[in-house]
Amino acid sequence: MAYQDLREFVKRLEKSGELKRISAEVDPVLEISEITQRVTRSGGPALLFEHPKGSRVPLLINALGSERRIHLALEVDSFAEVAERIRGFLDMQAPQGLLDKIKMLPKLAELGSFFPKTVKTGPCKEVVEREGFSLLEFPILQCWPQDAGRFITWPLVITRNPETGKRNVGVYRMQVFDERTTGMHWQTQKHGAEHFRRARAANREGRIEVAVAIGADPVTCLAGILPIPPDLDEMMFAGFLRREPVEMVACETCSLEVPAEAEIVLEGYVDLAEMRAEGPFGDHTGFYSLEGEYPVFHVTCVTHRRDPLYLTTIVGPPPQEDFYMGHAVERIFLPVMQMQYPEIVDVAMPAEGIFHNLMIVAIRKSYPGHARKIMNAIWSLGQAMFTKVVVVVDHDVNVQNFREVAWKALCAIDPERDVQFVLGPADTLDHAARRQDFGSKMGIDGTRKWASEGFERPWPDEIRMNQATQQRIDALWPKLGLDKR
Ligand SMILES: Cc1cc2nc3c(=O)[nH]c(=O)nc-3n(C[C@H](O)[C@H](O)[C@H](O)COP(=O)(O)O)c2cc1C
Ligand SMILES: [Mn+2]
Repeated sequence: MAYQDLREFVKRLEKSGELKRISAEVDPVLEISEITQRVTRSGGPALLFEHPKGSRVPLLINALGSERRIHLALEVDSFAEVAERIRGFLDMQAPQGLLDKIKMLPKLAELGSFFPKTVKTGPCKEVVEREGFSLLEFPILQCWPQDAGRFITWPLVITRNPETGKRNVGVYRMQVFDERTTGMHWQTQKHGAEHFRRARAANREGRIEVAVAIGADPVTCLAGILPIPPDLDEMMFAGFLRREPVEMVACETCSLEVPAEAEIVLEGYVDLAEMRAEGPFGDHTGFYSLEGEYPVFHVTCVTHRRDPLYLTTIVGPPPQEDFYMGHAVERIFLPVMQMQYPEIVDVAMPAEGIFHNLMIVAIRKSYPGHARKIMNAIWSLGQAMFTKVVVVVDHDVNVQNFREVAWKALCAIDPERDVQFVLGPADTLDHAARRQDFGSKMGIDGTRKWASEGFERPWPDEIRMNQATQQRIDALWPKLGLDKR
C-alpha cells in the first residue's frame, strides 16, 4: 500500500529513526535554514519543527534529504528497482523515439490503472477559507540573508495547457508578496511557463487558473520535480511510481483538481498581463539568483487540513536536499536514456555540478565521432538541454569516481581538438551565461582517439601490475612487516 499522505510518511520516517522532532521555538526566518543546513550536510534526519515562531502550523523539512529516505518514500531498496519497472513497461512496446517511449506510459498506466482518480472530497477540504485567509499564517521560510522575503519552496503548481487541456505539475518557488499574493518563478523552458505563454497568446488580458498543493504523499511531492515530457501528467507518473492512483479533488473556485490528501491548497489565478519583480533568492547554484520579472499568483481561496503540516525544503550551496532528489532522478531515468542510447554505460552528475553544469557520461564507443553524437544527444534530451559541460569518457572509466574521471579524461584530450562548443538554451539560473536563458555549452571528448578520427599516433596502454607479481607479493606481504594492505 502506498503512503496515503505526508503524515503517514512522517510516521514511517519516525519509526525508521529518520526523523527528529524539534519542540524549541525556532524562527522560519533564517534560523530553520541554518539548523537544516547543518543537519543535511552531516547526513542527518528529516526535521519536524513543532513550533515555528509566528505560526501554529508545524513544518517538515529534509524529508527526502538522503538516499535512504527517498528509498523509503518510493518503498524500494534501490533506485534500480524503479528503473527496472520503467524499463519493463517500456520494453513491452517498440515505439521509435525516446519521447514516444515515455509517452507510452499513459497507455500502459491505463492498463495498470495508475491514472489519477477523481474523488468527491478529501482531507484537504477540512477547512475552506474563501476570505479572511492569510499566507502569513504558514511558517514560510526566508532561507538566506539576501533573499527578497519568504518563499514557498516546495509547492506543487498545477496548471492546464490551454490548448490541449493536459495537466502539468511543477515545483516552482513562490515569493510571498503579501497575505494573498506571491510570485510565480516559471523559468522560461518549463511547462508552467509554456502554459502561461500559450494562454497569453490567446488572450493577453485574460487569466490562467493555478492551484498549488503543499505537502502530500512523498511520491506525489517528488513527482513535481521530475523532468518528464510536456503534456505527460506528473500525477499519472506519481500513480505509476506509487503503484496506486493519486486521488484528486475539484478546487472550490476554479476548474482544476488537486491531490485530495494534500496538507494545504492555494487556489487562484495568474493575470496574463501582470509581471512583478521577484528575487533575489539564495538558489541551488550556491549563489543568489538575481531579481527578475515574473508572473504573479493571486490566491482566491485556501483550503487545508484541520491540523496542516507545512512541507518545505532549502536550496543553497551543494549538497542540499535537492541533490538527493536530483540523484534519484538521475538513477531512475538512466535506463530510459539507455533505451534510446544503449551505448551509454553510466552517467554521473556530481553535487558540485548542481545538475546542469556538469554531466559525465561513459560510452561504449564504436564509431568515429561517437562521443560528439552523445553530447548532442544530451543537449537534446528534455531538461538535460541545460547541461553546460558534458564530459564523455570510455566505458572502462568509472564515472562515479571523479578522481578517475579527471585523470583519464584529461590525459585523453588535446584540448583544441577535443573540446566542442555549441550555442543553445541555458538554465535561467546560469548567472554566467551571456544572456538569461541563452548561452554556450562545452563538450569534452575524453575518449581514446582512433585512427579513423584522424589520430595517427599509437595510444598507450594503461599501467597495471601483472597478476603473477601481485600474487607473489600477496603471499610475501605478511613477512614484510608493513601495514595491512
Ligand atoms: C526545491 C526546488 C525548487 C525549484 N524551484 C524552481 C523554480 O523556482 N522555477 C523553476 O522553473 N523550476 C524550479 N525547480 C525545478 C523544477 O521543479 C523542475 O525543473 C520540474 O521538472 C519542472 O516541471 P515541468 O517540467 O513540468 O516544468 C525547482 C526544483 C526544486 C527541487
Ligand atoms: Mn511537466
